[in-house]
Amino acid sequence: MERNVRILGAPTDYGANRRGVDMGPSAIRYAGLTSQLEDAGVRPEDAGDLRVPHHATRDADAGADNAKHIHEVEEVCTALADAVSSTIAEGATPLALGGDHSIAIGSMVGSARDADIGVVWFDAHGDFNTPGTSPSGNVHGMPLAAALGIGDFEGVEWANAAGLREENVAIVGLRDVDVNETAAIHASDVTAYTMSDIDEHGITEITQEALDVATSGTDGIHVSLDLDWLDPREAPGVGTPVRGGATYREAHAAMELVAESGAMRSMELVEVNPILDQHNETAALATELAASAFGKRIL
Ligand code: NNH
Ligand code: MN
Ligand code: MN
Ligand code: MN
Repeated sequence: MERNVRILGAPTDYGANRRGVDMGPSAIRYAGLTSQLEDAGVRPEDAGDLRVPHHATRDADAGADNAKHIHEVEEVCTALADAVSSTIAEGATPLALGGDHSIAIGSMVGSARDADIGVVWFDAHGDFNTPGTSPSGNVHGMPLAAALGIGDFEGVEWANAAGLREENVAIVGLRDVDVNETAAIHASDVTAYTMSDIDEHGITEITQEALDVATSGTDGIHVSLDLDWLDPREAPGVGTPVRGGATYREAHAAMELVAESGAMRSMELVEVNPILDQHNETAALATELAASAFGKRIL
């Protein structure tokens, strides 16, 4: 049976420092997302964009206990969580388009509402900060900690993913982690792979291990693809580029393994910033990688 993939745009940049990722959903659509998904053999349906609160002037709002714009993030994530869980309940696979990575809180909460899930997190960054540890106050650096209920996020109902345990979270591609974040990752039961691990063992082995972590004893997995996971040469259109990232081929190889696992329950593409991009190439890359994750094959 053909898989239905429901596209859910989340045009928000409240979780990030640099403006522009709110245009990500449009850029990814213009780059040809639906035709890429059709090439992958799935049936795309575009549910349009979620409503994101508009502020005529966006003040720094840094006051909210070092979690900037946390109320806007909560509003967007709560709507996204509902959309993700109802999409799954209707038998389709949600594909959320960011937007900054704070939207992942909504994706994970929705995906883990009525099931035990694992998460594979492709990112240069740990996204394991809390308001107490964050050097920036930007919520896009916090979604994993939020969903897992770590630190200040303990018991924060809208942000905690019910059916997600640290043991089933794997982060892949780390190369820029804050000091306190490193300690928090070590103190947790998540599995984290750095770019050095990929250098040493290769992308195939690392991705397979990450998939094993996420699928072990779970009903399915959420795949979170931060485009800054890739090297800035491949993906220049991101707010926080870090040299030394995954290559074009490594990224496709990883997404092909995701498809082969047959375990994907939900996915998101985040941090595409059209203002910083060159000729929409980062958005185009996001569509290609989604196609690989949904099973596109050359032969
Ligand atoms: N770790 C930094 C912070 O907390 C940067 C996070 N930026 C990201 N994460 N793009 O993926 O602010
Ligand atoms: Mn991220
Ligand atoms: Mn990142
Ligand atoms: Mn450890």
